[in-house]
Amino acid sequence: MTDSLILTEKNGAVFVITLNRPNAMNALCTPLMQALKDALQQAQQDDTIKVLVIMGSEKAFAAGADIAEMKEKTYIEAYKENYITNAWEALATCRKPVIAAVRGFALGGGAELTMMCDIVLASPTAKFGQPEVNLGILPGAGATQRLGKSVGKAKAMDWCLTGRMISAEEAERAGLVSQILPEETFVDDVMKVAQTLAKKSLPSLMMIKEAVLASFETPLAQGITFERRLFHAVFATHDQKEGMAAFLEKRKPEFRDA
Ligand code: DAK
Repeated sequence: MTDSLILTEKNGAVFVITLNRPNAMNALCTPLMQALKDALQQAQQDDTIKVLVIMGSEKAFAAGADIAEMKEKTYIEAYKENYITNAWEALATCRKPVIAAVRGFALGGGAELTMMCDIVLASPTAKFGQPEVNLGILPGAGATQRLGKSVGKAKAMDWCLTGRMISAEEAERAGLVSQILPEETFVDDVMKVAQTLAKKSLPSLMMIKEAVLASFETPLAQGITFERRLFHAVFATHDQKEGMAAFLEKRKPEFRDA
C-alpha cells in the first residue's frame, strides 16, 4: 500500500513502515502521524504480522515535529485536539515489537519516536538530538521522561539542555541505540534482525515486550511478580510445548503463535 506520507510493505511476518516526506526531512506533521497511527493499528490487528519496522530515508529518520505546523498553534487548539498525544501514543501502546531503523537525522520528535520503539538499529550516519531548546520549547513527546530512563540523568540533561547532536556511536554507548549496522547493507541487515524476530512465537514476543516495558513502570518486586505470572501463563501455550519438544528432538520449532 502506498500513500503520500508513509509507505507500507508486508514482507512475510514483517511489516515495514517508511516515513516518506523527503522534502521536509520527514518532519512529523499531523497527517503523517495520523497515517502512522492507521498503519500501526492495521499491523496490530493483522494476526500474520509479528514484527514492525519503522524507517526513514538515508538523510533523515525524522527531523522532529513539524515546526511550520506548530509555529502559530494556540494553547486552546493544542489542548482541544490533544496535539501530538492523539496519534503518537499509538506507537507507545503497540503490543508487537517495533524496530526503529535510523539513518541520518532523528531529532526532537524523531528521536522521541525511536524511544517508543523496542529495538533501535542505527547506521553510522545517524544523528540523534533534542534541539527543542533552540526553538524556545522543551521536548514534548516523552524525551524528558524516557531519555533519562535509558541513558541516565546526566546524559539526558546534557542532551536536552544543550540541544547538541549525538552521533550513532555516542547514542549506542549511552544505551539509546541497540546496534550500529553498516550503512552499505543497512536495510538488508535491518530486515535480517526483523526476520530473526519473525521466526519466534508471537505470544512469546508480546509477553517479553510487555514484561520489559512493565519494568519501567513498577517497583522491582511487583515487576518480578508480573513476570512470574506471565511465565506461568506461557505453559498454557502450544508454542511452549512445541519449542521445548523441538529442542529435545533436535529440530526447528514450528510455532503456531498460539
Ligand atoms: N519541521 C518542518 N520542516 C523541517 C523540519 C521540521 N522539524 N526539519 C527540516 N525541515 C525542512 C526545512 O525547513 C527545509 O525545508 P525547505 O526550506 O526546503 O522548504 C527542508 O526540511 C530541508 O531542511 P534543511 O534545508 O534545514 O536541511 P539541512 O540539511 O541544512 O539541515 C536539519 C537538516 C535536520 C539539521 C535541519 O533541517 C534542522 O535543524 N531541522 C529542525 C530540527 C528540529 O529543531 N527538530 C525539533 C523540532 S521540535 C509536542 C510534542 C512533541 C513536540 C512538540 C510538541 N506536544 C505534546 C505538544 C516535538 C517538537 C519537535 O520535534
